[in-house]
Amino acid sequence: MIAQQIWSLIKTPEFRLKEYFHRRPDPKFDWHFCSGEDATKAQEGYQKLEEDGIVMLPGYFQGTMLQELQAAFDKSVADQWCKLNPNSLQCDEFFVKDPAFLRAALDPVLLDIIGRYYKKKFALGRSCAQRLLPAETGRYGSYQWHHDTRGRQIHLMVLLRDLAEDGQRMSYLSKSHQTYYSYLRGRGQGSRFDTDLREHPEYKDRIVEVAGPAGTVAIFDANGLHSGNRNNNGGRDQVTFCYVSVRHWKPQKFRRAEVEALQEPFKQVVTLNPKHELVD
Ligand SMILES: O=C(O)CCC(=O)C(=O)O
Repeated sequence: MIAQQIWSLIKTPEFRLKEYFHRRPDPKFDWHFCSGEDATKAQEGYQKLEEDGIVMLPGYFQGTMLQELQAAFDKSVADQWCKLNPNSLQCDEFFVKDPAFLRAALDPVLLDIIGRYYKKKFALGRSCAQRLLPAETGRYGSYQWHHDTRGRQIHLMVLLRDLAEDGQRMSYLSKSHQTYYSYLRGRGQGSRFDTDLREHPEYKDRIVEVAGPAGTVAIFDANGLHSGNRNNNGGRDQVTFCYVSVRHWKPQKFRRAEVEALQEPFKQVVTLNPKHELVD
């Protein structure tokens, strides 16, 4: 433990310096994804995200778009049982399976909110479609309070079925997104914050539950504290897109024709990821 603390003392300044540069806006950044009323909506969403680290957009996707996303989701997770997470199905490579996913991930208002937050270029760095089936209540992995140890990073979660506030929702501690953690607190056991939440019952009033009708969108900074919840109160169908501004890229596959048909700056939200791959 002492060795870990010494290592943390050495690494923390480096970690904070990297995060300082990561958070610095790019003065040349001028991406706009929408205008008029949509831009006003994006500005309101951005203000909430900036203040709280999370903005909830209840029932954002509706009608045909929602139905297409639900059908694409059902197709993508079918038989994809997850070995690491009991009673769940997961698919991490779904953009090639159905065009509805890329349309949702490049929604102009949602991208405009993210652009206003990052104030620098960003792209899809990782994504995941997940179905949680009812399960035993338990605290493990991402189902404990944690931050994602990647500094500032925006996640956009779309709920594809109705999800109750006492269901298998994700919980987010609002206003926890600006904290810089020490290197040690970002590693292993130290990155789990269940004890902190127990020791501060007053935090309860700051918890936002990511729940609502099908089509609800939550945009949150994964540097803030958040926790999934496993329980027997129904399931959760969700797709999460992670937008990265400088690092933590993961390989992502897309259909070439869909990406080549995109206008700038939408196209760059795909191609800026140095690990993106276009397939025919
Ligand atoms: O799915 C959940 O409840 C947790 C999600 C999470 O930890 C994340 O998106 O970083």
